[in-house]
Amino acid sequence: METAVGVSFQEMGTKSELSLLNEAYHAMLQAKQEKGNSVKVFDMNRQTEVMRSKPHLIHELKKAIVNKEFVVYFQPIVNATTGGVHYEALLRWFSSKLGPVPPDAFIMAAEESDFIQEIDAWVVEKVCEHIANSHEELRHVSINLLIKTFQSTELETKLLAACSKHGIDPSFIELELTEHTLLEDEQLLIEKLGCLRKSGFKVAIDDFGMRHASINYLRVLPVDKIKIDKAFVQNLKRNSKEHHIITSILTLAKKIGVRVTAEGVETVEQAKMLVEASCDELQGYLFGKPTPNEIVQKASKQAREQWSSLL
Ligand code: G
Ligand code: MN
Repeated sequence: METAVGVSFQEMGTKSELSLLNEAYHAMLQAKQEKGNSVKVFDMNRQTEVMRSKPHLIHELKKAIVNKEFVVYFQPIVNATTGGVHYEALLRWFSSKLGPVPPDAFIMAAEESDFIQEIDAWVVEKVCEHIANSHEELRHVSINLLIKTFQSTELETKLLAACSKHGIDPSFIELELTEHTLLEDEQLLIEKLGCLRKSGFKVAIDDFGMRHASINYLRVLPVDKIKIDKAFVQNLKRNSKEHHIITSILTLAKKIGVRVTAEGVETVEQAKMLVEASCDELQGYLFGKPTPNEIVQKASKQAREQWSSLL
């Protein structure tokens, strides 16, 4: 038998219990990658070293699935009206060579190397497995997929195969359309989204308002939801520009019949303003950080309690 111990600590009550558990879990995964018994202390700085060499990153990335270095984390999203909780699946990479690698760094690298399709397929399979094997709390889950993946010919087949393998209704899964590049073939994407929705999947536009995720997307793409980018929410103050922009987006979305999630909610004040403006769903560190699936039950309870305290 081998023992892997992860340690996290805080100074003067600066972190929540859940963040500490989360960091200890990261450290434990790193400890597991060592031979024999091992104890590791969570080290945030190990995350930055990797940014320096992209070819090296891609080389390591290609071994990550086989070496079981990927983990899907789940972040709670709270229904502002009912307090019901569902989750966004967020991929995390704990590389044995590089330590925890920030998602932005490896997703971009994977996208450039076309390896992203393989990663996306792995995430879809894992999420379905988690939904099938977890408790009730992990029922409805959003998955981030790049436009590139949406435009691939096999996405719908792969999604339906994963759902049927694990006995999951497609309506449990929401697909978040994420993009780092300009939309090239609009017509193809419209068709694909239409097919996916016909099969029962829900579709959301991620990071709405930033870069290319514009009002034109809302005009042309058949979607169920938009997720207002955290840049707007994080600067939300009463009567600020962000306040006017968000309330206008909410009015517009209501008229078009599209639901709205606000991302990056970090303070009670922001949450209250969003509820006042009739935002449908709230997501952000105030309600919970992304956590391993083992802690989801606890995370749901914490998110619901936070929501109740807003009323
Ligand atoms: O692009 P997308 O919206 O899927 O990005 C989600 C990312 O945002 C995740 O990596 C998650 O860790 C991060 N995130 C989620 N909630 C918050 C928050 O309240 N504040 C900040 N700064 N980041 C957040
Ligand atoms: Mn997302």
